[in-house]
Amino acid sequence: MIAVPYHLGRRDVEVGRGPTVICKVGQAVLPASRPSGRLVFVDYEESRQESRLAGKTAGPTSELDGIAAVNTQLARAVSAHPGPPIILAGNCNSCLGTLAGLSRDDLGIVWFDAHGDFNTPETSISGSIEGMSLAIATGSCHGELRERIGLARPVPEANVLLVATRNLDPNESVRLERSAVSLIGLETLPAALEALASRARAVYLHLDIDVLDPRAALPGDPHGRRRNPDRRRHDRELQSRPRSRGSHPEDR
Ligand SMILES: [Mn+2]
Repeated sequence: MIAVPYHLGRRDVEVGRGPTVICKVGQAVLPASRPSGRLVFVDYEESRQESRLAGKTAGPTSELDGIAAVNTQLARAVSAHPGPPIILAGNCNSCLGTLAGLSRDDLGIVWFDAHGDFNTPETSISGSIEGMSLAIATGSCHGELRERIGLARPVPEANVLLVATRNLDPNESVRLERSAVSLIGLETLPAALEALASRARAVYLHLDIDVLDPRAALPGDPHGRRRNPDRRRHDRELQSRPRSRGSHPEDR
């Protein structure tokens, strides 16, 4: 397993905190005697150190440089990994380093995500680059970044299944309709996988956990809150309590 605890080139911030937390919990839960396999942490400081030793500038200066450095190191870890690696990542743009490290021309992509990640700088409302991850991997934008990471050839759109996506920007949706990417639901997944098998010999499986039903999502998830009996009781109590606007953290 390879952990990539980065969000847009910054370690252990925002969604980039996930891999470190999950690994810590995993270590606490798994019996110490049980071999847990090889866990490699992509560590951006290492690549900065390498740059310094090579006499280059001391590290990335922009978000794009950070993403390139993290993913270049991830690509190295993937290509050195014995057998198919599992990547535990904090950001969807880890697909770039993973695909580069796999270095195969016969790949398909099965991408489970609440979002399409198929925006380009022209269609994106937020402008966030993680929402462009699949578009970069399939060659629609940021080609220079893709090449810096070592993904010389984009994955053909026709080899991509985008599954259970429910949140698309309007122009991203138009772009998807015009593309060769298959936007599908779970009910058509088996048939789509069979069709994909005729075009691809291996699959990169991408699972953004925000694809899970928001009613079952963890507290703090921007798309939903945990709904359990305790939570509902807590909500009812809050509603029945007299309070002033903004007095409770949940009013924010
Ligand atoms: Mn997502």
